[in-house]
Amino acid sequence: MRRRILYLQLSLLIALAAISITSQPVKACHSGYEGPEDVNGDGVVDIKDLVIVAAAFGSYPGHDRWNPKADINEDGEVNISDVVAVCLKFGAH
Ligand SMILES: [Ca+2]
Ligand SMILES: [Ca+2]
Repeated sequence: MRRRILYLQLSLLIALAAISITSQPVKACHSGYEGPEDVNGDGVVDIKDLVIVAAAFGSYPGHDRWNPKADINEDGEVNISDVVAVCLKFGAH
């Protein structure tokens, strides 16, 4: 059951990423976004940040895949809320 929920959440992640990619124009990046949604710290919120959050999806402190940077809302677990947070800032730079 838990695995099925994770698959559903990952499917939602992919759908949100696709929506974000197709709805955001690609712009030249001259300044850097500095919010937590820029997980890899490269100054832009993009698919690379979503991939990092997805890789840590379902984790919590002490878990093998735990990445504190992927816990965008700092609630102690990486879940759909963190994915949505990145999606909402997708394209920010
Ligand atoms: Ca980034
Ligand atoms: Ca979280």
